[in-house]
Amino acid sequence: MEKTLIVGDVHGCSDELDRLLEVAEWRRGERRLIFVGDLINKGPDSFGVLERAREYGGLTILGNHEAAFLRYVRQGRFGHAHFDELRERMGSDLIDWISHIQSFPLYHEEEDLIVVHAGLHPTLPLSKTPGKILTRIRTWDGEGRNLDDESQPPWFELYRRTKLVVYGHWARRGLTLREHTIGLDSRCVYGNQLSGLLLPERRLIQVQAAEMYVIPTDLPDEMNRT
Ligand SMILES: [Mn+2]
Repeated sequence: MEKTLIVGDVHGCSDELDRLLEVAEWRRGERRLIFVGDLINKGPDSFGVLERAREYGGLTILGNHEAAFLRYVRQGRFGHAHFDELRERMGSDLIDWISHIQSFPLYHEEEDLIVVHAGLHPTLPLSKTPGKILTRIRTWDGEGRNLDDESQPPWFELYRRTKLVVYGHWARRGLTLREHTIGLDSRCVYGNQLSGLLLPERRLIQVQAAEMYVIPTDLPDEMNRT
């Protein structure tokens, strides 16, 4: 496998992203950079994270928060404070940024690796799986009606293949290390850690958030949803 650094959900935490890349000793040209998505929203510097990911030539997988931002712009539903600020930062480059974000794939698959924002459908091939599932699934109820029902099994318990899947999205559950699936959302924006994974060595890199940018609440249904 090509030398790679995969970065978990950054959610606007640009300082932590800078430190993660330092700790990982990431250098452009030496190691590929992939983001699991959710670069934006909630945290202090969404625009800075988008700029860095683009400038560094990173591949970003589409997260539900990027999908929400595209809907927000397309539908002109302004009034979301965080998205309003991000749109203002893009200024006259808005169209260019939108087409850039629209180019984010729903998944990346190669011989021994899949990267996806949320997870996989238990039976459908990736190319046939609706974007809503790839960007939002946490649990599987047999039908895909409710993708986040704690009485149902996590999608990764139904995953039967051996190809490594790296994903994010499930902040409530936090870092989730299994043999064939690795969940990298370790709640940075809530004051926990930003995580990265070095492949093929499977070495985990974590940096502590400088602040609790969003106060975690006891409303888990609201916590990681747009
Ligand atoms: Mn997400």
